[in-house]
Amino acid sequence: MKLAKYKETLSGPLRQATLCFLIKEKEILLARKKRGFAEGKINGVGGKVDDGESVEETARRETFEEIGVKVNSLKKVAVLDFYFTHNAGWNQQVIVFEVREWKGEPKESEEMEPFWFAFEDIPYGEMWGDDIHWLPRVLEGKKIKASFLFNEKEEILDYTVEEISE
Ligand code: 8OG
Repeated sequence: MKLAKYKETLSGPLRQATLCFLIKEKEILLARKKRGFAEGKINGVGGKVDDGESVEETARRETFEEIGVKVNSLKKVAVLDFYFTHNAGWNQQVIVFEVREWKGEPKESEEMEPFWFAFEDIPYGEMWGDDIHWLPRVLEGKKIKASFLFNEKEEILDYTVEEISE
């Protein structure tokens, strides 16, 4: 199945979620998800946008809930559309932010166990399969717009990745 064909089967906007990466010099903060959707995977921090919330508010709330850090400034670095052939209920748009200024030390919560990684040691094999296609470019300072279509084994069936100037 191709993305264009799959999108023809959908109606209405995608539900939104956020993802934040704390960055200090050439290190990135990633966390192991301890429960729920994508349990065991390593990722940035974030979650679904609640009714009435802006994506920036969600990013701040989720970062505080998951690793106890207060975000000072957010920079939007990517917009990712995810589609799942076997479960349209998982479809969502993820707004990705880079965070370079924050208050507090990242700490473990019930949901997340955070670790710092050098950019060259990012464990892509333990992350979502799409991340290798866009995160390296984000870490080079590019802004990215991408779409991914997954099958029931979480394999990528089709994808597009482009740099944007916005
Ligand atoms: O609240 P919930 O558990 O649905 O949040 C899921 C988090 O995972 C949210 O921060 C968005 C993020 N996320 C996806 N898909 C992908 C993906 O393919 N790659 C990465 N890096 N993050 C993802 O929902």
